[in-house]
Amino acid sequence: MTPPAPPRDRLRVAIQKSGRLGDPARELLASCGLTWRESRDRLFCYGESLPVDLLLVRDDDIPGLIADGVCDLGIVGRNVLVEHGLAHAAQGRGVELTEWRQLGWGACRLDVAIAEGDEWVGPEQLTGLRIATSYPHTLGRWLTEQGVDAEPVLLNGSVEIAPRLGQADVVCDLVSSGGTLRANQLKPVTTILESEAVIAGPRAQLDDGRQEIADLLIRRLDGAVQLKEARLLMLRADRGVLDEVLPLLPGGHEPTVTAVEGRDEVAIQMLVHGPISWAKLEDLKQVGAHNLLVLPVEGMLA
Ligand code: PRT
Ligand code: ZN
Repeated sequence: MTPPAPPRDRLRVAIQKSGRLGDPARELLASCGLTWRESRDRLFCYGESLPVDLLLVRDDDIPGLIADGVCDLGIVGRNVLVEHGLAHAAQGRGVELTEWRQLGWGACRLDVAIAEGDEWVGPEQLTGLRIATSYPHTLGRWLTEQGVDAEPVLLNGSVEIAPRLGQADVVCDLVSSGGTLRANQLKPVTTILESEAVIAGPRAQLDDGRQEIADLLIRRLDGAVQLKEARLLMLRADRGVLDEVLPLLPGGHEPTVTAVEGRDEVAIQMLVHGPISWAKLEDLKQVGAHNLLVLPVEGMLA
């Protein structure tokens, strides 16, 4: 029997070494104030500002590393996490990982695609066909839900050329712009999973000092994700036009309205999520607001 692992007081986060999610994951963690010292082989980064270390790996390995307790959290596409969970469940091992947070980038869809010239009538037309995919479990679950009996064909790359090579009849692959499918005379006909980058972690709480570090990291991550789109809107207005200005303010947090010393004027300031258009500023000016300022937000702690 293996002895229980000794308690750990540093958090280990798995991210993609290279590829689409690697750099944005690092940037996100850096925007939470994390700094690292990188090992010579570039596989491990020792956290200097916080006890949070990074393991740089292939994205497909991330769920397994968390499930095995080698890493505590990971930044990975939902597509990879779902496929891993279903593969585990198929072995009777239960789904033990979950999405701690959705990050809003790395978006793509897992689509079924058929030949450009073919008509799509519905999932039942896939009956008896061979479907090339790198996501056999996710596809298998969808086929079962649709009551369709088809044959997933596992390919680990170049899925889109499988029909031309005679390896499969249709494909089920990740799509973002759709350019790769078009270049291979295929068209997406139905989406079986919407994906984005997520923070993956265990369902259960970590049972030592790591949970506290994880909580701190997640709080900072939440702030950083909100921050990306946050703007501070500042303006001034005569008291007399306040009733016209307030309804025109963009949605977001409650505005702070402060009296301006020695004037019959107020200063208004509010946090807004998302861009503020020129048209919005012009509308506000039209009803009497002035000195309008839109500022980026560098830090936030609710
Ligand atoms: O080496 P490693 O195994 O770590 O990397 P990888 O090659 O397996 O993964 P990588 O870096 O290509 O993708 C990592 C993650 O990015 C995926 O798991 C998804 O969550 C996400 N993502 C977002 C995508 C795409 N968009 C995407 N378009 N992953 C892959 N693609 C591929 C797709 O497979 C197809 O070949 O891009 C092509 C389609 O793109 P469009 O724009 O032509 O539609
Ligand atoms: Zn991969």
